[in-house]
Amino acid sequence: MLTHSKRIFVSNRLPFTANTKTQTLTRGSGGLVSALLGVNLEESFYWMGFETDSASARLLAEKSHEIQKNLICHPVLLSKEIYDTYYDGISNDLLWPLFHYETQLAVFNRENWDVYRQANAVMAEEILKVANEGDTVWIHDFHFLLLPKMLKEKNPHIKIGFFLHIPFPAAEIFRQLPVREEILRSLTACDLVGFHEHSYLRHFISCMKAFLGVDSTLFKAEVGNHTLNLGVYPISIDTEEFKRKAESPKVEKLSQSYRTQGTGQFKLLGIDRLDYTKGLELKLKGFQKALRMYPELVGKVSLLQVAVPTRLKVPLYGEIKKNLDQLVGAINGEFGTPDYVPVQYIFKSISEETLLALYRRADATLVTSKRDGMNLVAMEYVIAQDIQTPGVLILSEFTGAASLLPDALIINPWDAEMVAKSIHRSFTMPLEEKRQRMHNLQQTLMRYSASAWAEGFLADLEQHDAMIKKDCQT
Ligand code: GDG
Repeated sequence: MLTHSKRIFVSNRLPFTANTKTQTLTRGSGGLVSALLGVNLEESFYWMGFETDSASARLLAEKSHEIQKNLICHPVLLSKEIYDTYYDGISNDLLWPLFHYETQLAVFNRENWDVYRQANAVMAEEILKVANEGDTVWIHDFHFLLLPKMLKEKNPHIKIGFFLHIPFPAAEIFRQLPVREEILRSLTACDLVGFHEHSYLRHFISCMKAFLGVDSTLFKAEVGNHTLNLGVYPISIDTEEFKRKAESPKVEKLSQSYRTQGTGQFKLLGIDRLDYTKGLELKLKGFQKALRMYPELVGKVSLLQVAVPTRLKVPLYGEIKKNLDQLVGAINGEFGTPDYVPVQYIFKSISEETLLALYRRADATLVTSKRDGMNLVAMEYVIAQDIQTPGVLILSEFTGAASLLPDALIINPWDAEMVAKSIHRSFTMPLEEKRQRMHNLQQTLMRYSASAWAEGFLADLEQHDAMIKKDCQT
């Protein structure tokens, strides 16, 4: 990369939220922030994202470099009304469910789509004020599906990369979208489009063929006189830093105190946003099945589930929570005793230190997503483990992480018996096997951090004539 050219990351929100009363910034939670702030880019980079409050925008622009020296936050103001329609009406009510195969939850409304297009156009205009010929714009996620074409039409000499953090669905699902051609035409204007997993890339290729008639190899498509490169770039976490924090004396002390608290000597853990894609009810049903199938687990195994609230005002999410509350009550009612509570359930977000201590103390972590682009929780759990006393990762085959981490116990979360058997297996697994599996998992992830992920994508984007197709031969 030429040193004078700029790198600009674009995502829905900036990685910090502003508190104008205290004049402070807090780091946001969520997968994208964890991954991109873990990137060790030496040069300064811009990050552009929407903000609906002008005082917060000012604070973000002024203070973000105090938290991360090489980061220039560039908030883009959008009216609350437009933001809500673009974010809730389209991103969350149409694209999120459809791309996660929840077709019956996807609501399409053409007026809302026009607003989504308008929000993408506002972002395009702001980017074009900053980006010049030769600069790199790296767009993140489904909030900006229409942005690539808008940028390319105005300035064909900006390098445009797009990374999708969620699954790209099969063509038979994608075809449900009335605006499928518009989305594909925009994405094909990129220089590079990346996915977490091979199947997502294959689905994208099938869609280009089915809906645009574009032929491609696995890694390249010629669209008119433009070359679109394609690739698989599984995201990671900041492994070194995460390991360092997990091994700190403070976290160790906290995890020791958790170990002796609560009920059930074998501790299962779940950390998820309370979203229908994460399969929380499947996890609880699997745990219930385990207690029914294996009475020897009763009194000995407990599950601590942290469900982080999201989209509280949306009725559907209220229903998910209600179901979950009922299931927790049913399991605790069926198997609980005065000194044994099978499910401990926390409906709030927890501090990073608590999260690390919980990872470290858990004998097994259960990820039961119905669909999940990657799932960083699985990776964080692996890296947080002490190899002398490791836990077991139980991981849904419907996560992108499953193809990277075959030494986990891979489950179909819809199969409650299979979930139950894997819980039992983690409980009875000999220490040597646990160590071997965890060693293999840690080796895979320690070779591949978030910075390697980002640098790999950026290198391919910036020198896309000499694309290196690593890890993509299968
Ligand atoms: C999207 C895709 C893809 C969660 N609760 C707390 C907390 N977290 C942190 C975790 C982890 C992150 O949030 C969640 O990451 P996931 O990957 O599991 O899920 P999404 O937010 O849905 O992310 C996903 C990701 O993008 C990256 O591409 O993997 O598939 O859906 O880092 O640790 N952190 C703290 N307290 C909590 O209560 N401190």
